[in-house]
Amino acid sequence: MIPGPDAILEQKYPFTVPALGYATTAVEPAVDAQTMTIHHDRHHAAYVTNLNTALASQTALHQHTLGELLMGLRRWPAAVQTAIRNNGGGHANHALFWKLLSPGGASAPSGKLAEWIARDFGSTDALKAQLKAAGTGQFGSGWAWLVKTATNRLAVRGLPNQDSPLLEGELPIVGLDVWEHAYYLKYQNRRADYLDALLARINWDVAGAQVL
Ligand code: MN3
Repeated sequence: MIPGPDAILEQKYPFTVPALGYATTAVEPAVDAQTMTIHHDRHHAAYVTNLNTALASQTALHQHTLGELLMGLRRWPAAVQTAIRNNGGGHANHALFWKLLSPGGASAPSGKLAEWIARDFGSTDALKAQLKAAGTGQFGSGWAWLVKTATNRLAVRGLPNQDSPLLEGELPIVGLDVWEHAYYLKYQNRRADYLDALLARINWDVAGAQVL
């Protein structure tokens, strides 16, 4: 059972890493088990640890959800904005990423998401091409995103580091991690091949639940 799409955004301090929910071998060969283990158990866990450390003394922020912390970033004390942006973003982004790679589920968009993709991109293949271009074109570390904009359109974004689309009031629907830690053990410099493999593994039920 996959928890609701926004469940992670409802978390409050102290934050916890969600279980992967499937075997580390389950996404092979697209993502190898060693990468999956290191990525989830160390990289994602580090974002959560660092977020908790940064917010430990910020008791006024403990009442706010992860989603609120990201969407309202400029409202918080300057001393913790960078930590929330980087580590809060890292937590939210990876939690969605693991769900998008969940084995099973629809292999193509359906329902409202399919309608919106047809409206805004023409076809799922055209969307995938734009996501791949955003991922390969992202200089250094970052993510390629399919987002729902404030005006209920779909758009592809390339964002640096762990910047969440939520920082700009856009809802993440699909996120593709193009940090080297996500693919280097298996793909080395072949980021485009990694993106092809990811795009073929997207659980479109998870993505579709984001636009309901
Ligand atoms: Mn990552």
